[in-house]
Amino acid sequence: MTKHFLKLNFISPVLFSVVIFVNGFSQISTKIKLNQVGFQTSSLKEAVIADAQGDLFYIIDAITLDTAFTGSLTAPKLWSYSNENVRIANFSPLTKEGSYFVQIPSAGKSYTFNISKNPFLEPGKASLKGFYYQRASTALLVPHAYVWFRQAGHPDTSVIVHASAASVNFPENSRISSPKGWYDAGDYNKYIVNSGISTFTLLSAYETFPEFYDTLNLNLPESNNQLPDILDEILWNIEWMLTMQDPFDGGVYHKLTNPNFDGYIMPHLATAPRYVVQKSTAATLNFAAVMAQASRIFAKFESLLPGFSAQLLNASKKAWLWAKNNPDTYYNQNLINMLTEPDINTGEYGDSNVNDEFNWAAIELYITTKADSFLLARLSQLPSQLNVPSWQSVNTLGFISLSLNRNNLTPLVDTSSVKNKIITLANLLVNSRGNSAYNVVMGQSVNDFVWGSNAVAANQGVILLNAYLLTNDVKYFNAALSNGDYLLGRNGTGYSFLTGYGSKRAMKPHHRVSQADGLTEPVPGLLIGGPNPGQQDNCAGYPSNLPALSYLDDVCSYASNEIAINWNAPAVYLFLGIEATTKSILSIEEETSITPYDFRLYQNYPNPFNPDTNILWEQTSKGLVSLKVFDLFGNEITTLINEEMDNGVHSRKFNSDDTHPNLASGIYFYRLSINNQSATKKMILLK
Ligand code: G3I
Ligand code: 9MR
Repeated sequence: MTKHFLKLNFISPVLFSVVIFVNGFSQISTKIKLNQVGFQTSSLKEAVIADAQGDLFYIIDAITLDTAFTGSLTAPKLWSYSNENVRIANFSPLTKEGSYFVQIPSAGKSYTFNISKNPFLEPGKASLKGFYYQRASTALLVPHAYVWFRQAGHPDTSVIVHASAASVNFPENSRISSPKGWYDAGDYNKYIVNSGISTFTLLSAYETFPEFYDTLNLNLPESNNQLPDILDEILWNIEWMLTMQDPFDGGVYHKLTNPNFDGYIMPHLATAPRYVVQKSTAATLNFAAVMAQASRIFAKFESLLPGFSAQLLNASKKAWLWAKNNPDTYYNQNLINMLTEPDINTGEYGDSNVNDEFNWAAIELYITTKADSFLLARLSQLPSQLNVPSWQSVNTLGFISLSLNRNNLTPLVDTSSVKNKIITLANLLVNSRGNSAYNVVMGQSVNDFVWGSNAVAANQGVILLNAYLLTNDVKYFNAALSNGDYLLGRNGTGYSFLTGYGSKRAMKPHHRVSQADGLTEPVPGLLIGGPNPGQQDNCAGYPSNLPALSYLDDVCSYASNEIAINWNAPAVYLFLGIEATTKSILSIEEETSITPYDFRLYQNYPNPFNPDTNILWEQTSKGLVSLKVFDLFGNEITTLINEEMDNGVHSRKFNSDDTHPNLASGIYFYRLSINNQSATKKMILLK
């Protein structure tokens, strides 16, 4: 019996069974919507209840079933986006760490959530790790990718120059090498415009919270080098972006793409020819902005990457010149298809207003070089009001950079006006929360519910965290938090929109890898697009046409259930920003990626589970394997394996129904022993 089991022995088995008995009475209610992952001990804690009768709500400890908190619901208020009358349960005074659920006598109980110091840390890290899972041109190996390991796809070392992109140096059908980068979304294509805002947002997360990210371990293949993991991940995409620039004229190809979207196949089987297409002003300016921004951030790591910062700045300046000479070369796919072959039918990311892209690139170049000349010509074009950014609306990105670098600018820029613009936008968002029946910022107007609406929520959070850092006023933090809660379950649908997180979570994203890999659990840490009344995919089965309910957890629904890098990036910024701005984060748990044994035992998934879960390990040699499950008291529940097994990756399913028809909710352990070495991990059954 290990120390673990002894320590937990004090809980009486009698109490434990009473608890389960009472728990069994109450049904999960879909009317209670809340962040299903967790709440910070010290922060605001709110749940939304639709159509509740009675005034009281209870917060119940999920293990002991004791009532931990009793409170009153607020008066009902209409949320027009879902046409519900909702009431808020505020349980902020409950600060004790633990697992709980909300109980409403007339409705039932909520999913179980945690109160803990850093509840957004795991979803935040997973969202950042989501970029690793999107890597093109490389195999994802078990030690980093766990069960979602896969073969390398899309080497992209011999990409065809499309007729629309032909130049003297790179004629039609010549080849360029353009490996690496992240797949854009559910599809396998790589688009510079969308890479622009995504890479910016991650770089900006680093620029905002450098100390936090300097020690954050993501268990990447590069985790053992000296560079912070977030920058290792960003580098994967920057290296690709650099290859998209024509070295002769500085222009940047709009995208690297198949002519048509692939079927639902794994990357290594998706071997259709790939093209780079026409250079565009928008792509070239996105490139110029990101390279200038990256140049100043990587300057700190000159000794690790000698000359890299200068290379980036040089690439940025060349792109800037190309864009100035080609200020209106828009990417218009229909037109291109009328003039050239083969037809290209993948994502367009078209944008015929590049004023904001010019502003953003000028600002990033100005900040990095401190040369007024980049910005002077743009001063009269700068916006008087900022908006929540998106891939085609990037003015605000430059202002976020100006704000972060405000102590390091020339007198040309009035930094108090920069701050005021961000705070003015944040005030509108705070007001939106004040008017919201859900007490969330998301839903400032119905226009928030666009294709990729979850990125609107996340980007609102980015603005609010910036305002919080500028003012220290907690109303901005609470507003940011409300959108974090929205993404993890406090929304009309009641879904957690982040794969792998929450009890009721998106399970069938429009994501080719997740669809084709044969696993039930989608690749984790991916933010799906979210409610979108446009329903452009015309899928059958949307539960409603209402804006906040226009969501379908089905692979068919690319307009509401696809994933994309420009949606994940602000989720990273928001989730990890919530933790980084909270004082309690100072003790980030380090992941142990290396064990002293000649095998590795991974965390089971899903976890919590009901009724079954997968246990995965990798052994480096053949040996006698024993895999057993124990309860909290150290009693053996079952032996799953007792046999000799070869080296390699193995997984075994534990089905709580098979072994014990009435196995109760609670904490269990699984212990793997190979040749007298053993490792034990905890798992949670939640019924
Ligand atoms: O700009 C108009 C706005 O003026 C109007 O008020 C609003 C009303 O619906 O529509 C706005 O245009 C929308 C546009 O996005 C900008 O938000 C279009 O309706 C909408 O169809 C369009 O959706 C884009 C979608 O591609 C289709 O082009 C998404 O933003 C964009 O994220 C998505 O990106 C795709 C790539 O093409 C391919 N890879 C996957 C990726 C994610 O789905
Ligand atoms: O899979 C594609 C997705 O990445 C895009 O966002 C979406 C809109 O351009 O298109 C998806 O592809 C669909 C195509 O447009 C129409 N036929 C069905 C495809 C999905 O399998």
